[in-house]
Amino acid sequence: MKDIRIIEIRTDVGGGNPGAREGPEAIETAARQVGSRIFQIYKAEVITYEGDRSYESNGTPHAKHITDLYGVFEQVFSTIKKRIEEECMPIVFSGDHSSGGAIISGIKAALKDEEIGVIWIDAHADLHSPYTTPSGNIHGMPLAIALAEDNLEKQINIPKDKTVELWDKLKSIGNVMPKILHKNLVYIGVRDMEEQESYLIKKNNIRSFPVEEIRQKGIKAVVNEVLEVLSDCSRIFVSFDVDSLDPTISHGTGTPVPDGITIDEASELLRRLCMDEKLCCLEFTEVNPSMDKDHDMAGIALQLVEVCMNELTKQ
Ligand SMILES: [Mn+2]
Repeated sequence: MKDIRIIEIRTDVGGGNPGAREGPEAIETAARQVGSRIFQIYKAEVITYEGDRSYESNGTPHAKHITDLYGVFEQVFSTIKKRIEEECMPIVFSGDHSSGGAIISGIKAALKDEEIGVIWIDAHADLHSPYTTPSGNIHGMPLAIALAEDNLEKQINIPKDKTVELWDKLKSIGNVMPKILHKNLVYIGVRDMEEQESYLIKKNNIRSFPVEEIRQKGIKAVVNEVLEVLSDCSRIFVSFDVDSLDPTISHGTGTPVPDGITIDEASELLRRLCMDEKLCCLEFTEVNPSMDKDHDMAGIALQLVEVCMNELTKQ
């Protein structure tokens, strides 16, 4: 049986809206409310960031709060690296999705000689760099960090020296660069991206399964195809952004996009991915209780977590 470890990253320093830092705790609260024992069985390891976040760009508009974020990033990186080296299976609850870059970096640092596959279930491609971002929010950049992708062909910004210095440090953390290859990244549910991102997806033939294709083929067939794409990889990281869900379900997230997947589709998708032996780490991210008018986002995330836990603890 897998040695599961829950890790909570209680920060939203990379996000556009404050509040996602409360997401991991809200999932824990939801668990208590419905009598789920997950957080009793697996005591969470908590990563916090106590800095003073101003929600202004703090002088680095093309990578907002990058100085603060770097501190969190290093912590997440070393925690994940350690747990993967111990052959544990981290289940990560993070605030904003910039964490995904740190998680991939930690996995790669622990498994330097292996090809790591990434399954990114999200409404967004998260492929921007400080050179291409329209918003400056680093939660839109984790995969560019992992791929070491500046995308200078589509440059629209001239980031400050400080930004460039820290961006280069993010990409090279653990002294491996890139952490993953373009061919080992698969998107599921992505439906909102900027031209700079679709350029990279096309140029590098990154496989993306839009919602219509999932409906057409069915979850089982899609999962088989995804795993086929990642057949060169010895380990797989699955990152689930709750904004992959339809906004009629996912009120409580910072950047909802219409026409997402249903809870049933997400459950079946995650369950099947959890059946794969290569799965080495799983992330749930971008639950934002302060935007959650119905207070059910954390509960829905928990429901999906339970599906995964059931599958992972079967044998
Ligand atoms: Mn995302």
